[in-house]
Amino acid sequence: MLYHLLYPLHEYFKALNVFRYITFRSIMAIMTGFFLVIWLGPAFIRALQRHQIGQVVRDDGPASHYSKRGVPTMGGLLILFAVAVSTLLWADLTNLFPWLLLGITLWYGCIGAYDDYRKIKKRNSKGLSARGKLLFQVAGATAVGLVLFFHPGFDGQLSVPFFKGLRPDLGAAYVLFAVLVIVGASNAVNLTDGLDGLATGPTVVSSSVYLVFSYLAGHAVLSAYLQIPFVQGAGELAIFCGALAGSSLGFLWYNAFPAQMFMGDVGSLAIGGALGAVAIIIKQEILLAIVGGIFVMEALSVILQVGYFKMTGGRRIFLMAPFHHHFEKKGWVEPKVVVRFWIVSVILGLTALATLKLR
Ligand code: 57M
Repeated sequence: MLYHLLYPLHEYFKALNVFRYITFRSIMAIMTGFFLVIWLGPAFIRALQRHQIGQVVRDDGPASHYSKRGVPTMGGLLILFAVAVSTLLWADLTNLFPWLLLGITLWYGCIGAYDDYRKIKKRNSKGLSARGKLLFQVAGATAVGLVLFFHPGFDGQLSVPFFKGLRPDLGAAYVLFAVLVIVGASNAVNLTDGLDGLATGPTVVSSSVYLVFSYLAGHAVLSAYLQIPFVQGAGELAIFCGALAGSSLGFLWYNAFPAQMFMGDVGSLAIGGALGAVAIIIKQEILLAIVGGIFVMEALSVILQVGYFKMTGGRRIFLMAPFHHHFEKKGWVEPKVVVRFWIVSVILGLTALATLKLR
């Protein structure tokens, strides 16, 4: 909005020319998201407490989690509010992509919010059924896939990190692939969000890396130089990614151990869906497995554990899945598990950036 209001005035005030630049607006989006969450955080936590929006903790988990009963949850609402305000303030709103991203993020947020609310307010309710949740997730992701499919310049080819010449063409099946990536990412972030700051840290890293990739994908000269797919208009997604990175960083302030609030499904499902959708739109889909390697590892640990558990009639690969519980059970204290996962996430983010030059 500020872009539309202020940039045209650059003819009278030269300094306003700066609003043209995606780099400047991305930095402003980071700052806006960050300070909004920092500023509103305390009042938001008090409001959650007043409305008794507190975490329900399962009895079968690590004992260290019992003390987390009643910690305010659904903090994801604050993240989503800050992401939306920041994106609307700084992005070019004539561009389809920020709207598409906000649309899928808020849709997934609604699914998560409904689930959270039922779990908290309806005693003994497990929230939305897994099937119901999946159905709504698939519907949202299919809508994104179809919008892209009918968008001029649709490209059904995949980009394979480290092999820039290899671009398998999925054609119309790309829509199915998009659904798989978006729904998979959403659920992977949701599974990761089980320790203070565990999902928030890698979210900051992943959205920052995708900020860089979005900027490059939308830049005709740089994308050609780096041999990555050029996606007309994708630069504006750098602003969305900046808003997500800044808002998540602000949220981490309150979500760091010992957490003053959790994001809830409203946050985790939405963030995962957003990262999946950015990866799809800027055609760096497979790269998400590297950028969001922590999320992938956590989801894989659950798939392997549950599969093995069923096949063997009750035997386990890990002490407990998702993977972070395994380390807790081994006796690592929570902040140690979290900070070590962050370290891995930063290294994975740098590896993803290195793919720009390695081919
Ligand atoms: C939700 N939710 C957290 C919070 C957060 C298939 C199965 C493996 C699924 C999995 C599952 O349900 N995962 C998704 C994970 C929960 O946090 C809430 O949920 C939101 C995210 N969706 O924002 O609102 C708990 O996580 C802790 N937490 C923090 N700090 C945070 O910043 O400490 C969350 C955020 C919170 C809090 O304790 O209550 C969760 O873990 O429930 N299921 C599991 O993860 C279960 N695993 C399991 O049963 N494994 C089995 C295999 C055979 C299936 C095994 O390995 O033996 C464990 N979950 C829990 N306890 N809580 C089991 C034990």
